[in-house]
Amino acid sequence: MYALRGKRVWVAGHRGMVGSAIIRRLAREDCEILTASRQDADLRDQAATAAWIGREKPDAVFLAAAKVGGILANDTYPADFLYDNLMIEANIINGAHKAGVEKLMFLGSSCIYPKFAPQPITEDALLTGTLEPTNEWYAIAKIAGIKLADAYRKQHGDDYISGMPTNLYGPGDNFDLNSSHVMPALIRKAHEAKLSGASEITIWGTGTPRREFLHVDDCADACVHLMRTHSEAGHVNIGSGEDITILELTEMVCEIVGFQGKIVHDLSKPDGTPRKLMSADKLRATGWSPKIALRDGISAVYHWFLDHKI
Ligand code: GFB
Repeated sequence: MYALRGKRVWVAGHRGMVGSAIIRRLAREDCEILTASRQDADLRDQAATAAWIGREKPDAVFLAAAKVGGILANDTYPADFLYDNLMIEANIINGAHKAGVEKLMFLGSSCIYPKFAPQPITEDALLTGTLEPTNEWYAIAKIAGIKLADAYRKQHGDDYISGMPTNLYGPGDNFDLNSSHVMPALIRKAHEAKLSGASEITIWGTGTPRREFLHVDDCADACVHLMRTHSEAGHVNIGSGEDITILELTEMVCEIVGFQGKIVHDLSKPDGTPRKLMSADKLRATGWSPKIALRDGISAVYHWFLDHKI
């Protein structure tokens, strides 16, 4: 058990959807939360990051800082997705080691697995096949992060662990149609179509790919749980254990939003990996399970979207 009580806990990436959810969740722990703004330290800058960690001396770190985006952003900006993420994770993990951080959790993504991995994907499928081309740059960076945490554990005995969340959604998501993930895109498209009285919405690709979704508050709860209870090399999948097709998801979002028009397909846009349902067995064996059902989660996010007039 690693106790967070009384500890200085740095949430790297506190302005992002995952980082802000971890901060909300940590409010229930008796710990001191640290954050670094872009002015405090550009996390792609090794010297600035090391100086900030050396000065603030966190006891524990949630490494949720990353350059993230949906399928099109990943495919359009491969250099940014690979370089920024490599730099951020290398600077934080090495800086944490030098400053004597007791415990660190690195967060990756389910896209680390081979495109055609057997489903549901168990943790040992890592590096057993070719990656999905639309996001291989991001995946390579995230695989390097897992290995970096493992390398510091092996060489220095550092208690650094990794969690691989599935496709996340929640408050604070990016709703920009060019760079977002599918969930916020569908919420925006259905909402705007309803308001304008449009007869149809257009989704990307065939609608046949299957995706697994987890509300970010469930993800944050799993991260805190693992930080406290887990200490091993390798990584743990963080998911709901259930997936649906993009077309089924679109129908669910339209129903929640109240849009009754047609769904049409833009087949010039990529489908990406056909399926990436992760096995939830390892996480469930630690005693954790998700609490937010998909329909309830989408409904809550739609209300958040309306309240924030995005
Ligand atoms: O969420 P998404 O962008 O990312 O797309 P990935 C999931 C699926 O939804 C794809 C389809 O098959 C898209 O073609 N889709 C349909 C849409 N309509 C839309 C739309 O309007 N916007 C978007 N964005 N998609 C990302 C990776 O993969 O998932 C990242 O690129 C990361 O590296 C992240 O792992 C979690 O699930 O395909």
